Amino acid sequence: MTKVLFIYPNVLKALQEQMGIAYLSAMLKANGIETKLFDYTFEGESDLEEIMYEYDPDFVAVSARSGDFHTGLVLAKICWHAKHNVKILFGGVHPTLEPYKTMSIGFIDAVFIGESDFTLPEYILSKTNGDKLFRQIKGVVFRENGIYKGNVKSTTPDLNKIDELIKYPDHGMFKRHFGKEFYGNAGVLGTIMTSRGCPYNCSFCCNHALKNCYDKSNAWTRFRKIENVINEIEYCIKEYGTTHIYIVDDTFTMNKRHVISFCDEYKKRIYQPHGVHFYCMIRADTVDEEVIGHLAGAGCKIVLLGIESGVERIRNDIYNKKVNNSDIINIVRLAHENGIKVISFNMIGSPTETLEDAEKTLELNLDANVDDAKMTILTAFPHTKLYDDIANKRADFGGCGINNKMPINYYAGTNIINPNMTLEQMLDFQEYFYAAVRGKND
Ligand code: B12
Ligand code: SF4
Repeated sequence: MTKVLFIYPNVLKALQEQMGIAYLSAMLKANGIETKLFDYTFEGESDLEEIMYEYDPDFVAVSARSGDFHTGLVLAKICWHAKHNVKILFGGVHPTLEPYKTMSIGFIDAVFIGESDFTLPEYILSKTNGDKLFRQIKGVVFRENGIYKGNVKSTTPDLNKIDELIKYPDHGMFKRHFGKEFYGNAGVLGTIMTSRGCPYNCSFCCNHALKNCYDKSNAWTRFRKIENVINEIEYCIKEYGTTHIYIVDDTFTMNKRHVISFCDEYKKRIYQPHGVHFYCMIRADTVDEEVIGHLAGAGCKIVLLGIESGVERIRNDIYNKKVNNSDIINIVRLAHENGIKVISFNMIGSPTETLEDAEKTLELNLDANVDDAKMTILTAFPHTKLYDDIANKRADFGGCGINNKMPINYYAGTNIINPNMTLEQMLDFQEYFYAAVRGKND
């Protein structure tokens, strides 16, 4: 049987199932291909060497985001040294955005663009059969006689077709992540996706760049049938004893009908019989009293909300978020009235941002009375609008620049050079921000 070893180069060691790998593994198994995971969260380089000799895979499949990419390469090289004829495949957000740069690394055999639920099994089956069909797959770049070949544009997969083919994503692969505590809530955490894609175009987010990697033959925002999602949650409760659920959709509340039907079904089949709570990511302008009421009724305990900055000019003109301070304050109030906690996401270090502006981010978090908050240092990811605007000086960003050092930890570093604040000042502010937000809750 063909064997595929997945590499999850989780440098930040964040405990959380990696749904991309979980889906790909299930799709491969549905095609009769065996899979195994090397998880850098828990295992080291010497374990990888051992796995290479003992498991002896035919393919190594590395999943990388920008911060993980370098470590992904180091780990892939270990595999290649252990077995020279193993085929090394790269996919995930970073190779999707930089396919040719990734391909230029000599020992990589193919790079996959975007969601590869169908293309990865197709490629592996073709390679195993020794036919040439892999050359026609959309969204796969490979090398032939030193020349890059393949189609860089991919097609977004139909989520309901995936559900028809696999029983469920391979959650079992990530059992060691189930113990993650979610903002003070302990238990067995399950990770679920009900949709993919997001209709918005925030300049710092990869969403719009990822959307451009696909042809237009299928929609970008796609939804699973609610029945399939609920069946999956029921399965996780039965199989793994799941006690709380994190819905990792980019913007779970982007479609009111979808979220309300999810809540109705969840309440009936999950919350009432099992008492299992859930958490999700929202945008302030996609929820109203009705949606919040449904979320609360179905057992939603925490929502994660992007505040980004307390200054509307930064949030809306630079980040292109198009959400007002009043929307944010109003949504946090509604959530609290319905017994839902709000955790906010914030950033410091925007072009033109001063420390006085950052102070306004703190003020807004305090005024809104969020229950907890995260603050990262703004990083410009390759091919985002923010990156291109800064790099090409497309806007008057007051002397802001960019260097080529992609940080590994976005809480501690950045590739943006900001003349208004040093990194040290940003880190000091971050500390002061946490003390102020958390202090008020003590
Ligand atoms: C949920 C989520 C999280 C969760 C879970 C992370 C995890 N362990 O998976 C948490 C909250 C922990 C998290 C943390 C972070 N995240 Co996050 N996260 C997401 C989010 C919203 C969804 C991820 C997801 O499950 N997608 C759905 C699956 C199906 O897609 P996928 O993983 O991309 O996999 C598909 C394809 O990429 C491809 N594929 C993937 N791997 C491979 C491998 C091979 C060989 C092949 C062939 C194909 C392939 O096929 C898969 C199946 O379709 C994305 C946004 C997004 N749209 O992806 C951001 C996103 C991935 N996160 C992002 C960031 C920046 C982070 C953090 C660095 C934030 C921080 N400051 O800490 C950390 C890093 C953690 C880490 N180790 O990677 C960025 C990454 C940007 C970049 N260029 O790398 C994204 C894109 C959001 C954004 N800002 O644009 N995140
Ligand atoms: S709403 Fe969230 S997922 Fe959508 S583009 Fe903005 S930051 Fe990205």
